[in-house]
Amino acid sequence: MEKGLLYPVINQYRADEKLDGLWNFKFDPAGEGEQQGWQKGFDNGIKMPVPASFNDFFTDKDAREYTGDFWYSRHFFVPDYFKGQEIQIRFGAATHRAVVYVNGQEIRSHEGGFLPFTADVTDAVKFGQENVVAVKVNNELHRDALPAGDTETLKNGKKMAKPFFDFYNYSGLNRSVHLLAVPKKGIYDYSTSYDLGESKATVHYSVRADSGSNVKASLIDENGQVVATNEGKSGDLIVTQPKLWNVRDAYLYTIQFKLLDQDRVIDEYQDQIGLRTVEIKGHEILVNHKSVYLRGFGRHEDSIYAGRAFDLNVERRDMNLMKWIGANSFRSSHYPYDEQVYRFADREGILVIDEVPAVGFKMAAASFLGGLDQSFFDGDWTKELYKKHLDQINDMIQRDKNHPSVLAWSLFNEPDTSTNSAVPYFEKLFAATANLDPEKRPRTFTLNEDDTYEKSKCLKFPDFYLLNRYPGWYHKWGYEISDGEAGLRAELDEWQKSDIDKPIVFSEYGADTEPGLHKLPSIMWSEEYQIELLEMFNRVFDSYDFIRGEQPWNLADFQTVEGNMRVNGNKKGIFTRDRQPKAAAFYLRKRWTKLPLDYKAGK
Ligand code: CKX
Repeated sequence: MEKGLLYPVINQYRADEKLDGLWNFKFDPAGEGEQQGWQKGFDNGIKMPVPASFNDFFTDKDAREYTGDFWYSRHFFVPDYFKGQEIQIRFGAATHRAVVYVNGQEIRSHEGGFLPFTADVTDAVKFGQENVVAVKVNNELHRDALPAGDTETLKNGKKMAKPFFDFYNYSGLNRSVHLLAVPKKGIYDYSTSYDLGESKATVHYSVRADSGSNVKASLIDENGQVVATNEGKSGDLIVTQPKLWNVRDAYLYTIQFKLLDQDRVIDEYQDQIGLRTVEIKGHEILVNHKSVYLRGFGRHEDSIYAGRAFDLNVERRDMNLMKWIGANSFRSSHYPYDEQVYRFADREGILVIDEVPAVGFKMAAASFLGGLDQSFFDGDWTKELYKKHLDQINDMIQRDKNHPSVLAWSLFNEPDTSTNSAVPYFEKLFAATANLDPEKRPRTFTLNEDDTYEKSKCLKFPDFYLLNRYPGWYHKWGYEISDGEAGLRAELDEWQKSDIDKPIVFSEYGADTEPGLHKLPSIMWSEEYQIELLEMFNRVFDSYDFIRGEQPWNLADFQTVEGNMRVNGNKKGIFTRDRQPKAAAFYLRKRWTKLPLDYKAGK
């Protein structure tokens, strides 16, 4: 488990300074960085913004498509008054693997481009002086890594990423870098879970720390009033007349822990939490024991210029668009998003299905929709892949477990589940992740077209089902859409006849749509066709009680690999890439603002 996953805070015991801004940047196609001494830092690189993906800043294609090692470096000052503290550099995300050096000394490496990691640089830094950090990043894709893909070498010697997924392989230091000074043996983790009674709520908490004899825990309401206290590294905080965290009606309490060594406070950590429960019962998705019908989107962290970088401005706009359209949820397709996204969702009362970057685990995806017979789960890469997959689920749950917005964990997107060799992989993974979350939130994964009720061999594993279905687009398209609807109904009839008593959420469906293209009668790619396709799906959703959520693909258009099915990206957005509405947005707004939160409750 990563130890530095707690979100950085500033208080009497903890300092946090962002190392964002312009770094020096170099490509290293020949793998000669160390030989050239780049680990000791360099000032003569291309000036590169952090956080950002490097790709779209470049005007030449070799640079934009670059695959392999590349380096970042910058100076940073460590003040004298940090002496005695543990000094850390925390990377929000380095896509996909990184080696960190400080003052020429190798500190650590990390794999996984969508989760944070912390380098303990205490013994490498000079206090009261300038220091230099260098990071070697690598953005190659492999079958034994997440997300899955290949890296091929072209005849001209250039490497090329071949993703088994369609989103562009945006790379770099995509999230903020923090310089932290924290107590040497302080708090490194905390967990909460909840019980709700008639007029009281119990917060079960536990704190993990490297030292200290006791913990003082307090819960503070939005007016700054302390509403509950307790002592001990674990225990209960009991709130009378609690204000619950509800969907689109969030209330946040501050939880504060003081770590004591005898009577002396040696560390403090504070965070915002919401009092609520989540659970699946029969066909119901329950929040605070009340039925919730999900409506929202699959999304991407994707925007113009900075690629996959976290941008608070884009996030503000996306949240406003989701609220305007009447959404109450989204899936972090296909990777854990920046931590600030979940803090935003906590504040706005939006539910999140949090997804690990286990995408492309399908041989057919290796030749996009091409179809190969081998199973993805019996390759010579499977053992290594499993290890990394489990590691990343661990870190995702560890990082995000205290967010009230997180409703469920999605452990894969569209894996191959129709072969026998998928079964042991799923069995082992579901068993190994059963107790990672103290709240025991539901675990799920998305099933794509090939993995129907009849064909999938892994239906017993998820607590509820996410279905990605594309009749009307990838098959039975255009004038044939009526057959697409009939096929969808036939599949859902099979689910209905089964003894499976779990909800289904439609987590992907949609039509690529060129904004501004109008046609009467509709044709594919027109704004009219996108609405017709959504109407078709909604008719179907309204006919089956066990469908408890709808999340069309995608909130916004996003960048993909180039290909003969894509005109500058995936255009299934309900909004354009610059976050303006297509006609479908107004249609969905009408539907979603009318649907009650507990639509289909009790059915
Ligand atoms: N589902 C046939 C995964 C998403 C893609 C989406 C699409 C596919 C469809 C699978 O990441 O963007 O092609 O629109």
